[in-house]
Amino acid sequence: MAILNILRYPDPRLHKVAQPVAVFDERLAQLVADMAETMYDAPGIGLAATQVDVHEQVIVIDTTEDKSALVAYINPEILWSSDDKQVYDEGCLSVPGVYDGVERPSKVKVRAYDVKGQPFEVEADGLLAVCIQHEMDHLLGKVFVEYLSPLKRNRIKTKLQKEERGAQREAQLRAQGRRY
Ligand code: GNR
Ligand code: NI
Repeated sequence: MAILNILRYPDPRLHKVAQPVAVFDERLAQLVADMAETMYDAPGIGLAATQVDVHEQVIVIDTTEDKSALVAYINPEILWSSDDKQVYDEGCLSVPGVYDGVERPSKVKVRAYDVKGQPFEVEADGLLAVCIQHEMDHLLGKVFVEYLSPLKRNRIKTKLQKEERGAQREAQLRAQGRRY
């Protein structure tokens, strides 16, 4: 098991398009296990492989309070989405500290494969529907801030770039501290 590094917006690798999984093997099982550990550690309710710089169609989700219902969605496809929409205040582990309203279909029907390659279908509403769509966007290289106005998106970008520079500087000072 391992906790993986989560890419942060505006990292260009968050915009890569994920490829379908072709082989359901031990490597895939290990990726799912590591993604689950990373998601629970963060903590978050979902994680897409794109966020850990693996560009394959793999998602993990657990929307339960007690972290008791992990589901892996491999090669997910939306079979149907409702005409009615809901606005939900979304957040993202790749955009820390930012929450804003995003409108999406309120219900979706999804087909995916489990880690062993067995197909399954889920009809989701509420938070699960939001999360599935948010994660599937990641696999297409899309981050939720792209639904916000350009003004908001640029403010978020500047704020996160500033935080990243601060973190880099601190890391450098720590490394210097060890040397002297
Ligand atoms: O942990 C997460 N919470 C969340 C809250 C509202 C809407 C979407 C999400 S997904 C997010 C984890 C994440 O970034 N997944 O890609
Ligand atoms: Ni996200």
